[in-house]
Amino acid sequence: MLTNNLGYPRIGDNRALKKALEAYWRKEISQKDLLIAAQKIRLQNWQLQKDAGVDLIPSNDFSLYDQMLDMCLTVSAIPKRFHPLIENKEVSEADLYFAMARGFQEGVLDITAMEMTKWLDTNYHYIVPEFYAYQQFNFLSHKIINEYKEAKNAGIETKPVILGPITFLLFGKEKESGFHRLDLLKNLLPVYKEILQQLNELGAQYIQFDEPCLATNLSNTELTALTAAYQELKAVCPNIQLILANYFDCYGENLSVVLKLPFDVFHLDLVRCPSQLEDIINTNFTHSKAKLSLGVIDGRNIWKNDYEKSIQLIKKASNYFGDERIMIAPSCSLLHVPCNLDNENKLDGELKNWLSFAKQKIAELIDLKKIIQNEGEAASILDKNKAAIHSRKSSSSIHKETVKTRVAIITEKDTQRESGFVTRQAKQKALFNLPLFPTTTIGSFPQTTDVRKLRAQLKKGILSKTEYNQALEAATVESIRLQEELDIDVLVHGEFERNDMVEYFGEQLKGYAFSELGWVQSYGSRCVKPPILFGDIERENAMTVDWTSFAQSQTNRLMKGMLTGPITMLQWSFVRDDQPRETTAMQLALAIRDEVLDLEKAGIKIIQIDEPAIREGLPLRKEEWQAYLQWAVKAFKIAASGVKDETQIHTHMCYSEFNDIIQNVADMDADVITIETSRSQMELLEAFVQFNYPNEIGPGVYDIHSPRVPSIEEMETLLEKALAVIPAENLWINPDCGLKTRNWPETKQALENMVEAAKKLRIKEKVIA
Ligand code: THG
Ligand code: ZN
Repeated sequence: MLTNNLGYPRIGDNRALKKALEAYWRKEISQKDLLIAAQKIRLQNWQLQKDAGVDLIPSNDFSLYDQMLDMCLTVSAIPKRFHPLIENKEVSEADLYFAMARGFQEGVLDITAMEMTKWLDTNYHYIVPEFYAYQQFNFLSHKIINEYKEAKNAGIETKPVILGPITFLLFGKEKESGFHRLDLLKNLLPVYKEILQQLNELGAQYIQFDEPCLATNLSNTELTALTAAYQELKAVCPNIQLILANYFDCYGENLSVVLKLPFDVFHLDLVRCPSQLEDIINTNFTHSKAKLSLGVIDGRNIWKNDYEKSIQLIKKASNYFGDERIMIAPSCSLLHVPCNLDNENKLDGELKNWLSFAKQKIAELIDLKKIIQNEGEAASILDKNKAAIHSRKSSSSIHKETVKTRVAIITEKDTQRESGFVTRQAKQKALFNLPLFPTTTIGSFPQTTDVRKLRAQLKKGILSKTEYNQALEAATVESIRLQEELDIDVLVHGEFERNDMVEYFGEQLKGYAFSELGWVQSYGSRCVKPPILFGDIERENAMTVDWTSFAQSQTNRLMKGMLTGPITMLQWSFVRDDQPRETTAMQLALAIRDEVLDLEKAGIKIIQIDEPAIREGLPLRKEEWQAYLQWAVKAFKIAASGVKDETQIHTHMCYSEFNDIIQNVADMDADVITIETSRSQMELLEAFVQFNYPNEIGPGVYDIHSPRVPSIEEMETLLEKALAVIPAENLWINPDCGLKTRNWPETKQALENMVEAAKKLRIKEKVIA
């Protein structure tokens, strides 16, 4: 029985890669220094796995930015706008690569970056490959070969990991009409063959093909392409063992096709889908020679593995297939968990004993093998694990009867506003007296280094809590004065007191804990530190009332209260695996509901409950969507529905293609929704229009992800487009997301233009009326 690892975090302990990348981009270190830092991380990762005793150690799981982007460079899928950089001898391969990820502005060249989107249902973003009709590919970047050799030179035999051709094509986008990206498969396969041949010559024994598209619904055409592709690839080098890796869900209805593919090893995510072992046992797979890689250790969450449970699955498989046909593995790449729990010194001891980060998960893999093979310390390893698992099951810091009871007695009434939208809208309009096309922002203002420094100084004890609060008050007042000067209608306080929108709330709720260094890559060099939701959620004190009331007291205009919604809290945290996600969502919803009511009591008339992550929470298979959407929408409504008709509830969503879920978005029944639409030139609005979305909408009129300041005319044009399809009395005007990643000069100029565009539109509308 071999141990198999699919991938290891590449950000490095203490975010070494992030620091090196950003120093390189700021031109503080040379490219050579960057590459040395990257190599150090790879060698450390390999050595750690080798020392632990892992049999199949991945290579090419490292990336300087993203594994999809790596593939683009490997097969030379370089969008045409970057071609001037290929011809330019001054631009190295690494700089071309970073230009594709981040855009390129130098001299006369101004090239926009490639698009980014969420990697399946994770909070990781990948670079979206761009395809053209008749596109040709060639083997350009030899990264996969070089990393295999690099490990071999260090005395470590590795299993190269490569993104499979079907996922690579399907997860990309056509940039021209008149063809389908799968048409390009025949042009793409020769590059894969060349890679296989070279790895074969170098002596590689295994290659892992990642095809997570298999966790989604595939058409017959797609499945046929899959079969054809791998028959062709297997024929090239019959001696390399090919591993098929799918994760985050079952193979599902794709299974019958999958099991006929010429792979030597099939990896199963038994954490997300334990039942597929039974499915496979029930096929004639018993008669084939292929092996199974059993993904029993959760690669998406930070809980210690329950050895007894894993052993049961492993034994079941080995009874049917025999030990030699089984590998054990984490469920997916460990990219999605932090590096090392040993680095955490401030976590509560009881909690820490329930946790496992990447390094610990590797140790668990080896433990499981020892237990199965009944080696030396097997019994004591198992006992220690049982004790930890038992302590979590029974801990009083997790289980709160009052919270459980409150969830149990939720009724339909808790999910309904007093009156329907039309009634509420009339009352709110009468009360607020806002102009036509009210202007607002999404919530956050620039988090300058000054503001971050304050937080760091508070942490280090250089600033007292009073001094810290005074400095933040000053920043808040300044932002309010600015918004008044700009003549924005509905103000925000700026969120200077917040770090991350999930972390900030988590820090104030019982049932949440925080790591110090539990960083996980979000995109490129950017990381998030997901809070750990370990227990029943209780809100003991108001979380935002002080800051919001302070802000409201500084202005006669309306001040929005800003909250993070229950689904986003759930989605961007490491959450409990000992109860359904739905239950956790309901607990979060009740906590936010209490906060909403406290804000209302404090005189706040407009409250925004952000749900940027509601779409990424969708299950990968469509047949499971409605069940999720039903409780996700319910959680939002519980949070939002306790208030009077006169209190206006806003929500905000980003990164969302709404077409699929528009009915559910309407069911959320927020009085106002602000959405990200500017990059797609209001294309996204189509869904809202076709559906005849009933409530008020603020389609973002400028892209906050770019430092570019759009002109008044540009925003007017976008607004005209919006106005063609949204009734004037329902239209709000706002940027398309929070402004925390921008700087002040850009922000001021852009908002000034935005308000001006609103005013021009009001005058035009008056003329028509
Ligand atoms: N919070 C969380 N998840 C998210 C976002 C968020 N996922 C989607 C989207 N927003 C991802 N975007 C970002 C943008 C910026 C950063 C991280 C994710 C970022 N991180 C800091 C860094 O890496 O330097 C670290 C955090 C900090 O210092 O405050 O800038 O907003 N949970
Ligand atoms: Zn947003």
